[in-house]
Parts: sequence; C-alpha cells; structure tokens
Amino acid sequence: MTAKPLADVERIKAASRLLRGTIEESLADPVTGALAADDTQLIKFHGSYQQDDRDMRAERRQALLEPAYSFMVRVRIPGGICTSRQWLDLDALAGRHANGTLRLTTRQTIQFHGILKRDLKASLAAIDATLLNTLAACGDVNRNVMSATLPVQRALHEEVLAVARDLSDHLLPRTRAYHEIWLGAERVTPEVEEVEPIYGRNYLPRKFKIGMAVPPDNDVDVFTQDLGYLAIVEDGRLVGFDVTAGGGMGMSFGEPATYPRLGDVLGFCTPEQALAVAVAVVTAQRDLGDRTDRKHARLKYTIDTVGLDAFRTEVERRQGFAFAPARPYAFSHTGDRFGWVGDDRGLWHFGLFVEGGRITDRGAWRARSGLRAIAERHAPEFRLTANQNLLISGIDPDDRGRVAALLAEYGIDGTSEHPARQLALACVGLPTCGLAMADSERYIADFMTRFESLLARHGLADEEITVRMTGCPNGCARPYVAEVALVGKAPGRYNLYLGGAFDGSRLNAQYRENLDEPALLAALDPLLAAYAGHRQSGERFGDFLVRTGIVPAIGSGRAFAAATLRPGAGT
Ligand code: SRM
Ligand code: SF4
Repeated sequence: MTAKPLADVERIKAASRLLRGTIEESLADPVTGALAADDTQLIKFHGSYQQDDRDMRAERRQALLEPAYSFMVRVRIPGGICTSRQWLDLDALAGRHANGTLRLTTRQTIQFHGILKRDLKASLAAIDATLLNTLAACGDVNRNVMSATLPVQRALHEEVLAVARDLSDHLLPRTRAYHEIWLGAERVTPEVEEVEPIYGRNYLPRKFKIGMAVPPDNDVDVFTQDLGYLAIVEDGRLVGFDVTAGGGMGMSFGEPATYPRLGDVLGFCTPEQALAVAVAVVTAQRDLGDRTDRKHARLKYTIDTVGLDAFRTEVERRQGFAFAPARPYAFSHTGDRFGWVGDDRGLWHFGLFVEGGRITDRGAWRARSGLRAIAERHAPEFRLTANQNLLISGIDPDDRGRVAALLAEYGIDGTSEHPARQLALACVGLPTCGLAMADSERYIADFMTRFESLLARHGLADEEITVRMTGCPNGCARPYVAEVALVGKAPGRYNLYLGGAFDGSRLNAQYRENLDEPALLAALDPLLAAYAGHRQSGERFGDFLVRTGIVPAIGSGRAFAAATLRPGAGT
C-alpha cells in the first residue's frame, strides 16, 4: 500500500526556512497587491491573512483588474488584556492603515481588516511598538490563549491568567523570521543553527487552541478548545485544573468524516503541572496528527483515531506523571456579563456589548470615539472577551460616575439590549472572509430583531437564549454549542441547528437545511410557542428541545455527523 502524500502546506512549511519563505520578495513586488502563493500560507504564522473584497470581485473581474487584495491582521493578546495605552495605539492604527474599525474576535483579540500590502510592514511595526505582536496569532501553531474574563475574584483570575500567559509564551515559535521580516532585526546567518524546540521545522499539522475557564462561567467555551483547563477552586484557592482535550468546531457540509467535537476530560493537574501538560499534548499532536489531510488534522481527529485512553497514556508518558482523577466542577453560564460589576478589591468593571464585535462609530452608537475618550482619561485596562465584547476594567470608584457619563454620551451603555441579543455571536463572514457562503456579521442585527419579535410574541422577551451565526460550517462563532445556530449555506440561506446546552457542554444537532429568513422564523415560531407553554421550571430552551425529543441529545462528534445525515430526527 502506498503511503498517502503529505498535504501541500507541509511542503511549504518544510521549505520555508522557519517561516521566511519569500515573504520579503513578495512584499517588495510592486506589480501586484498579493503575495506569491506559498507566502499566503506562511504569512498566517505571522498573524495575517491575504483576503480580497468579495463584494467587488465580479466588478473587478469585468474590468480585467486583479481582485481588491488587502490583508487581515490579528493581534495576539493572551487572556485578552490590553492597557488603555495599547488600545489607543491600536485604535490609531485602525484609522491609519486599516478600514477604520477594530474587530473583536471570539478568541479575545483584535483583528484589523483592509490593510494594503504596502502598509503591512508599518502596521506590524506599530503593533510591536505598543508591546504587542501578531506572531502565531494564526497558522499551524498554538493560537491566542484564552482565559476567563470577568475578574470578580480578582486574585483567582490573576492566578489563572498567569498560567495562560506562561503557556502562551512557552508555546511561541522561536524562529527569528518575524523579527527579521517585520521589525528589521539582523538576519540569522546560515551558520547559526536555528531550532524550533517544540514545533520542529514543520510546525503542527494544523491550528491548536487553548482556553482556561473559571467555573461557574464557561465564557471561553472550554469544551470547544483543543486543550482546555477548568480551574478547580477549593476554599477560595486555585488548587489546579481539570484538563480537557480534543474540542473543535469546524466541519464541511456533506463530509461526515468532519464534525464538531467536545473535549474529553483527561484528568486533574496542579497549576505547577499545567505547562508540562500543554507541552505533552502539543507534542503528541505534533507527532500523531494527520499531516496528509488538513480536514482530518486537528487534535479531535487524532484522539478519535488513536482512542482517548491511548492518547491519555501517551500524554502521561511525555509529561512524566499521571493525571490525578478529575475533580467536580459546575458551569451555569456561558457568554459575557454586561453592565457594572465590582470586584473583591473595590474596583469596577463595565461589560460593554459590541454587536458583531465591530468597534466603530455607527449612528448614535459611537463606540470607537467613546472608548477612546474613556481610555484617554479613566480606564487602566480593557479586557477583550471570548464573545466579541469588551470589559472596561479596573475603574477607580471615584471615576465610575464619569465613565458612566461617557458611556451615555457616546450611546454605548447598552442598558436597553435584549438578553438574547447580548449573548448572540456572529463570525466575520462576507465580504472579507474567503470561505464565507453567506452573510453573518452583516446579518446578525437584523436577524436578532426578528428573533426578538418572536420571543416577545410568546412572552419570552426576557429569556437568555444563545443564538450564534456563521457564514460557513467552519464554526468561528462556535455555533455547534449554541441553543440556536444558523450556519451559512448560500447567500441568504442557512442550516438551522438546535439544542446545544446553555453552558456550552452539549453539541446541538441539525434540525433543518437551507432555510431563508421566512423559513427560519417559521421553523422557530412553533418551537418557541411550545417552550413557552410546556417548559419545566427554570428549563433552558436547548434542554427543552432535547427533553421533548425535538432534537436528539448529541454525545460525540460522530453522533453529530450521523444526526446531520438524518436531520429533524425526533420531530
Ligand atoms: Fe476562524 C478560518 C475568522 C475563531 C474555526 N476564521 C478563519 C478565517 C481566517 C478564514 C480563512 O481561513 O480564510 C476567518 C477570517 C475572517 C475575516 O475576514 O476576518 C476566520 N475565526 C475567525 C474570527 C475572527 C471569527 C470572529 O468573528 O470572531 C475568530 C478569530 C479568533 C482569533 O482571534 O484567533 C475565529 N475560528 C474561530 C473559532 C472559535 C474559537 O477558536 O474559539 C473556530 C472554531 C474552533 C476550532 O478551531 O475548531 C474557528 N476558522 C475556523 C476554521 C475551521 C478549522 C477546523 O479545523 O475545523 C477555519 C478554516 C480553516 O482553518 O481551514 C477558520
Ligand atoms: Fe469565515 Fe466561515 Fe469563519 Fe465565518 S465561520 S469567519 S464564514 S471561515
């Protein structure tokens, strides 16, 4: 039997001289706004994607012009924390080189869109000047490490954050390519033997993601991470983490070998052991992951291929100790919390709702200007959440009134928003995402207005229900753990998934396919009516749909794929 050939990206990585490729030559080429094909893969490791404005494709093709190329740039901000100085610098960059907006992502960081090739170098240098950078924000490496946002018990959150930052630092690529290409660092001569101690010269088979949750909040959707840490707190002290592995969301329509999957619990480790666990899991995936098929290369498939017990044994061998038995934890909430909250040190934090994650000035909602005003005067820190929102953080009690006045002045205090709208997520989608099949960020506000009317009609206006929308099945807004998910199939058409658990601990199932807006609302209307009439006390919408058999309870990724082949099971 002939061995399957490696995926082409493996060739590109291996030949790249640790991620250098011909990026510098591509940047210097004035004839095109694009990079050479291989460099479009390598630049991801440097935190950027080449894109083109899809709204303009047809027009440009007709005019015999190349696509309107530009670059998305993603900052790496472990735990999502940036100082107000950094915020102001990034805001200035958005105006100078990007499209005038900052896009908060589902992994606690910021993306810029619309940066032209000629401005890329200046943009990355500007980010570096504010003591952040974009290295490993994308690519086949460990991505931005997420950590629970809301610092109600500040000391505890700081402890967890410190572990997150440690993992992030340790798992960074060591190549000097980033510094040479973007920051003008001295070239590493061929005599100097450069090594990537963790990754090796082919890096990982695919992207890798880590998130750390502090129960009862599952704001980071820990079960969707390749590697998850659930803080175990006893007597108010962090004693360690339950560790999960093998979560992931992406799938492809019509390919049942691809599926979303929830992470499995490997066991318990102490805070001091957390780094050794991460290195063991990452290197196990490096060596065991499938490098022949990028659609089968994530850790979730590695675990399903080798088996969970065998994978745990391999990780324990690499880390040099066995996991202790997992300890009990309880989640009760996902998403963010909004408005004012105080912490145990007397400081105040304001949870700001940012619809679709886009920081801009839009009509009366002037978030970009308002946040600038707050950052200039009153807030030491901004905490980006895992759900595209923002926590204005660490406000002195004496300043609280002035910040509240600014929030009102700029129309961003968000007090009148419906709870379901505040929980909703939408990925970027069209026009920048090259993989989008339908609108997402541009449609979420309108869809939620209609969904809210349905809720109101059934007396459910105050219900918290998680709604997530993506422009394709890749799952960037983590749709497959939502109670209601719309996944783009074609312009204006979505598959409808129902029945995820409110706390992110159960996958949903496909209920209907290829629906336009009237059909989506018609499908949801009777279900909301039934929920309003027949729910048990305190029962969440997703749980109701599963209990009443409207959708099956999905226990594994493979079960998700099987249920997708016969949607509507149970109706
Ligand atoms: Fe994502 C690819 C945007 C979080 C799964 N994602 C993309 C790209 C880069 C499209 C591309 O490859 O050309 C999107 C860029 C759109 C644009 O124009 O900006 C994109 N992903 C995003 C963001 C910005 C969505 C958002 O609206 O916030 C999120 C950025 C996170 C960050 O800051 O690092 C984002 N992506 C996610 C998540 C959620 C998470 O990580 O918590 C997932 C699901 C979890 C997972 O990884 O399984 C996710 N993105 C994907 C996938 C499917 C990967 C897979 O192995 O199944 C792709 C496609 C791919 O990698 O081939 C993808
Ligand atoms: Fe693009 Fe699909 Fe991700 Fe949305 S889910 S940003 S459409 S890749």
